[in-house]
Amino acid sequence: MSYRDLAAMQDSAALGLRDRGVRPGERVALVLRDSPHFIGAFLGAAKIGAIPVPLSTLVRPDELDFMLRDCGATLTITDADADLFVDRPAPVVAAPTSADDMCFWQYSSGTTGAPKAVIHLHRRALFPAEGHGRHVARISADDRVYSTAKLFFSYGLNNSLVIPLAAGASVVLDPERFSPDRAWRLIAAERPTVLYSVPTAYAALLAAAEAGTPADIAPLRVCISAGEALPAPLEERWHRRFGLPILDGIGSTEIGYIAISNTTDDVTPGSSGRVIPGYEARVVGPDGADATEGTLWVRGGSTAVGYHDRPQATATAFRDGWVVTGDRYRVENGRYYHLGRDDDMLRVGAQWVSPLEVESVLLSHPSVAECAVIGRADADGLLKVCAYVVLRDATPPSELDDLCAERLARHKRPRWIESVDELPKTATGKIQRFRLREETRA
Ligand code: 3UK
Repeated sequence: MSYRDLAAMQDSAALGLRDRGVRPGERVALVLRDSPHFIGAFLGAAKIGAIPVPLSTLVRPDELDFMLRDCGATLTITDADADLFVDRPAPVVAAPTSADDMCFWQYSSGTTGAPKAVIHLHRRALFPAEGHGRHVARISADDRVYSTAKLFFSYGLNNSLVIPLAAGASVVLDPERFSPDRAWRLIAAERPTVLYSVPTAYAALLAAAEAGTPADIAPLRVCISAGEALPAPLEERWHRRFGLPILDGIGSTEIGYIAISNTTDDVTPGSSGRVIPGYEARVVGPDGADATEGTLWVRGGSTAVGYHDRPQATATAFRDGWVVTGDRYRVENGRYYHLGRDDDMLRVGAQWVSPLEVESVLLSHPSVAECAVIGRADADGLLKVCAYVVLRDATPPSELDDLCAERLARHKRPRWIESVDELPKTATGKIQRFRLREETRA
């Protein structure tokens, strides 16, 4: 598909949305798999001054329903709406938006509680191309990028839309769910020069290659990782096998993209790297002063301005232009090392898992008297969900597995369910997750 074809598709979507009564400032929800239609719909909505809100195609209907109501979408575009994109000959004049108008929203399920819509302004929407795109991935018009993270995530949106389109590069889009064999076939057939992925997917790609799946990375010149910490041994195994490092970097939906990263000339496995030009970072100790170890705050070119309709959560996470990430970091010689989270939230497969959600599913089983959920590293050093349960009777673990499979998204299901006689608690009866974490490490 050429850029001219895409511009025509954008204009068709813009006119189609206008015909359906969408006005500037109104939200247009996108529930679309990765395809040119996603990009056409996103850019078409923005062109008429409406606000595209990409939503996950993988969540439960009740979660989708919540987000649709919360954002007050005038219209939702799904994969069944091909008629929105029929050719409409009239060229469209872009709405007279200003730099401080809202450009798009993106849902984050960040800390506990309901998903929150993160608000991004026009002025900052293209910055990922100036920051990471220019200084880390160094994207040019000659590149062909492929992201295993889908467009509806903020990582995927920038990987497959903002950054490559700003550079005039090409994009490989796959509507299907990631699998390592499929991804290797796609890399062989489409020959991308840039791979954007997440540690869990890099581990799966490496395992498939080690098990004999044909794996030719010859066309690739750079591999980028974000979404969860990339364990040093995994990076080193990949680097040894393929002769190419993986450049880990930390970003968030609130930051807008990756703000701290390794670069081709400066890779330290086990570190998130250095601050990318256009961003500032602070590590803040418990007393609020800058420290070598503490909570990571980030400010810079792509940061969001707050959450829709959530003044309290906005005041906590957005302070004087800084995003308070909730990630614990150590900084040494300008390099940032991820130590974990300030809260109990887990990153599993580069997605959030709330231990409380998993615990409440397990507690709904009549045999489960008590339970506690923590993250435990697998053989690749990647966090997976681990549940400790105190049972009232001899319940087969498969019954609990089945319950979780029924009620939880794939990445939230416990990898391990361990039956214990009691859980470590404080004098006041609060479960001490940190003691469980210490035990699993020992
Ligand atoms: C964690 C990392 C260690 C961290 C994202 C790149 O993941 C993205 O956004 P989310 O809002 O999650 C943000 C949280 O994920 N995290 C992300 N990257 C790393 N932890 N090392 C990393 N390299 O807890 C952070 O607060 O889903 C990633 C670009 C855009 C994004 N939105």
